[in-house]
Amino acid sequence: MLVIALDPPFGPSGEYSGLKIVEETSAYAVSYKVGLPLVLESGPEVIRAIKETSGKRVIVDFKLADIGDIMVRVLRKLAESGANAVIAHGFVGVGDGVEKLVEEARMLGVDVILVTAMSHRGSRKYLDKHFEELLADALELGVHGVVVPATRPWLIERARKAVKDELKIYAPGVGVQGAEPGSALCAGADYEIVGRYIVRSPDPGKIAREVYEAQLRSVRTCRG
Ligand code: BMP
Repeated sequence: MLVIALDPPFGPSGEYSGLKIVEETSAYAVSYKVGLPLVLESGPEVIRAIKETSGKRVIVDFKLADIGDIMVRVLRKLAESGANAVIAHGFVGVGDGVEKLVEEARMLGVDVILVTAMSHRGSRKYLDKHFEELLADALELGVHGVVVPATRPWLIERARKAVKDELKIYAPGVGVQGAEPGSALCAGADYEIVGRYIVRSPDPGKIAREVYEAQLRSVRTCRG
């Protein structure tokens, strides 16, 4: 249920290492998400280090948004580095675009997760207007999952109705961006992505456990 976004700095003043956070939180996380900030700081070797330290899956979130052939080249390097899943923008579209990434990822055994809406306010201006079409593309491509923001739970409800049990829904925006732990799960998400609320806290292990327990309580209440 809990995906921890390992975006530096770690600890209140950047005094922790990412791997210390992984050691302290791995009991509560189903997977870790790494993005450009950590990979640029620590190199792509960090992907395998997180996998080995935690025993969990690593989602690489570069929000790929290029022509298909270029995304494929990035994907191959990430697969070599141990990525279990990559996140790409659905808005790139099908036609020498995202379908090339999906085909190659299938051959490499890497999951693809497509962004269909984002958690910040600016998502309304362009992205949200194509939300249903982006979900339809994701379904047609048969990807592993979609990103739908926890900050707008009604989009998660719409997404769940549209994708039924065919795709996993990943919901960022819990904690610092305002959504409560468990709220996106109750709206229909499979996973909540939580970053700063855990990784910048003075005690990431304790906060991860609190988030995990809050998720369990919410799910028990709303799903019975
Ligand atoms: P935080 O919990 O610190 O707000 O981090 C959220 C994480 O989710 C970040 O890694 C960010 O890149 C990601 N994310 C997001 O916040 N909104 C989106 O719409 C899509 C994301 O991937």
